Amino acid sequence: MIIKKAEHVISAAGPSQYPNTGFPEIVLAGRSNVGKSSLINALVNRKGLARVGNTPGKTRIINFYNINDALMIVDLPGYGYAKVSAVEKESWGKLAETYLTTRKQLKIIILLVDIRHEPTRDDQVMLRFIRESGRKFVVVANKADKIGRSGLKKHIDQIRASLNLDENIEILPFSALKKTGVEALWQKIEETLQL
Ligand SMILES: Nc1nc2c(ncn2[C@@H]2O[C@H](COP(=O)(O)OP(=O)(O)O)[C@@H](O)[C@H]2O)c(=O)[nH]1
Ligand SMILES: [Mg+2]
Repeated sequence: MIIKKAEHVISAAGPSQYPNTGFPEIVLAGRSNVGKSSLINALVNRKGLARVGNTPGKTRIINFYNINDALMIVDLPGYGYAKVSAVEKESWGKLAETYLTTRKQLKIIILLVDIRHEPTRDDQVMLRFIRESGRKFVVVANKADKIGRSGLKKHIDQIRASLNLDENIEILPFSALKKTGVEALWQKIEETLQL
């Protein structure tokens, strides 16, 4: 994918603010700090497009990025941040859930997990929710630079087992830091969007 344009459109606090361009959308879901914003920057090869490492627990905002006037990358608020209140968790749930279940132009969900660790209970719940939505999805295991190449398979197998994913569902190793996996992920996105 050649990126000619990558632009932040809006930080939406609710459905009334979602842009109605009609472009197909890909959304990123995952725990706070797993690297969602970094992955966006790696995908579009722009260093500071999505803000990295900002205070986790910004539970009420969905960021939309216009890519080439052809598609939108959508950054959901991260889940699993321990320090947020029950009320905030509830608010995350509603916002994310509404987007994931009702957004017509949503074409693919990218579930981002940390390759080093066994997926958390939150990740498992998220994946179940994604499966029940019937949407297309891809699981991406980020921070692959943190483990050696020889450890890749072991970690991927662990994630697969913990998330209960069949062999035929691919888990893509990725490093937003080293930009490994960018091509493979774009390929998957383009295939799904039929670009
Ligand atoms: N080593 C390493 N660190 C990463 C990678 N991706 C993100 N990070 C770091 O993880 C932290 C959280 O990243 P961020 O993109 O803000 O995560 P988000 O909360 O999911 O959006 C930051 O300190 C990033 O620099 C990666 O692939 N490898
Ligand atoms: Mg982020």
